Amino acid sequence: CFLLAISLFLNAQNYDESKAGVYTVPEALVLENGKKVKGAKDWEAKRRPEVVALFEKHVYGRMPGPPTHFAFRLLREDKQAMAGKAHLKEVEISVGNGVEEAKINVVMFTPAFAKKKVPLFLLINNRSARNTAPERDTLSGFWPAEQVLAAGYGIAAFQVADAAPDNKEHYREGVLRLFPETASAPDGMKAIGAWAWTAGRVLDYLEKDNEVNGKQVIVVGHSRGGKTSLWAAALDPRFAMCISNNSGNTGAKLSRRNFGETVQRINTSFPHWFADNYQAYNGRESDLPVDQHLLLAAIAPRPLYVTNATKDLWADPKGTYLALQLAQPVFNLYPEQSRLPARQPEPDQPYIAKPLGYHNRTGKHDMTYYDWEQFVRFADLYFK
Ligand code: GTR
Repeated sequence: CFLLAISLFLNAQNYDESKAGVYTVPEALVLENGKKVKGAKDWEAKRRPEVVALFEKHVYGRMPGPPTHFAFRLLREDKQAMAGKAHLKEVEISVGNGVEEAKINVVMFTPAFAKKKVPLFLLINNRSARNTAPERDTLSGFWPAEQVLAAGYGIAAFQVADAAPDNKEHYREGVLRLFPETASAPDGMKAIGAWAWTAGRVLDYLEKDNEVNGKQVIVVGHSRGGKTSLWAAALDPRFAMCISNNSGNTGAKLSRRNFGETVQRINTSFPHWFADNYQAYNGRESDLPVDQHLLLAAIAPRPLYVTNATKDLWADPKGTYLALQLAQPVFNLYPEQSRLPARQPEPDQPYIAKPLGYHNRTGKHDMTYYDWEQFVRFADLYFK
């Protein structure tokens, strides 16, 4: 009973602004050797690779390159989907290393009347596959394909379970079978790394699809999927835009700010998400050589849209907006200048501008029609 009380105390999450703590985050524009980053070239040649390597080593785990075997086949096609408005494709991607093979299923719709290759939203789906069912018998705001198509975009999704089952007993059963060394290495990727790696493989396919503009693929994720969309975009510059919805801890929120979910809590609840090395930072966020603003910065200069929900304090809306602000100087090394408001935008007052956008939706932890409406508005700034 005493031990239980102690552990509840240690695991208690703070929701009191006055206890969010005082902290200094690693500087975006200073190299580990203390030298200043002089401009975009310096950022790209030196600091960005350093930042990505630090996230690999300490947080998400090392990322393997593309697989030695890659193939895809069309499982099903319907040119008359959605009452003739859409072209449906179900594609199976196979990735292998010569010994092991894993299969990723992709569902995608493109507008039937598109005159040229379309920009496309790719969802890393961590929720029920019903949300992305090709039959469209469960319509939900989590993946509002009809609305997204009507706006002139394609939409696709894959299930995280194909890439790595989301549980600590079985996460190795997907693409991680191709990389046996990663399973035991302290800096080996686990489920979130595997999901991000797989998003890159789906992009490999999308680049070959003759209805999709491979240079206009937007990677989208919610919550654990939103942590993954950030990591996928940071790693793979071919993603043209990133959307991270309610991503919270080890997503878009500052780890050092003591508010909502902590590193210890996430590593304890989800020991199969991050590299084993990350466990060393349980209760020691300030010792991390990175904080999450650097992950956002690694996406620059590509457009990034981040969201929160007012009732989702677990994901720390304020700490998320702060991270976005701290990433801004890196985006501003490039010609397209970001001018985020000094104060976090009020609930339901989306800030939609190039290259950084943000909103805090009234309501709970979820991804909804409202959220997607803003994603489309943000994407329209670039692709319309
Ligand atoms: C929670 C977890 C969050 C977030 C969320 C989700 O339990 O603590 O970090 O990932 O799950 O994915 O919905």
